[in-house]
Amino acid sequence: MQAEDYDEGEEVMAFPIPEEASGEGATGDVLAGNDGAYFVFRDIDLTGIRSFTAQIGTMAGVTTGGRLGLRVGGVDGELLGTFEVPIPNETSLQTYEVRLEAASGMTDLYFVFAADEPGRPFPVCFIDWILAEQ
Ligand SMILES: [Ca+2]
Repeated sequence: MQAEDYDEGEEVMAFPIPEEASGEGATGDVLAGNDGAYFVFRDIDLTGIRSFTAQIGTMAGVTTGGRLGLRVGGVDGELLGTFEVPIPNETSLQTYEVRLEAASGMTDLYFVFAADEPGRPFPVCFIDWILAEQ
């Protein structure tokens, strides 16, 4: 799924992939969010899904690093897993993986941005795409 094709979101912003970060497999736009921002994919069937892989970008001097949490049904819903995104010392796009424990059923899947130092007016990271794997 392309992150920028989310069903609903708050305080997220789509923009073209920065030239210096355009590695292999970069597709379409990326989505950026500050602390507390989120986006949702509705009616995702988690049955049989063992992991999510996401292509996540960081930009030195811009993104703050932090966490991108996968939550079920709401911004405060059960936490399925967390993409831990480092404080960048370079601009890059990399894949990150989260493994799931016994997830199943249809759900609205929330991706929630959390900064390690809340309150800074910079995005935690940007996200290109997400892949569900069995
Ligand atoms: Ca994309």
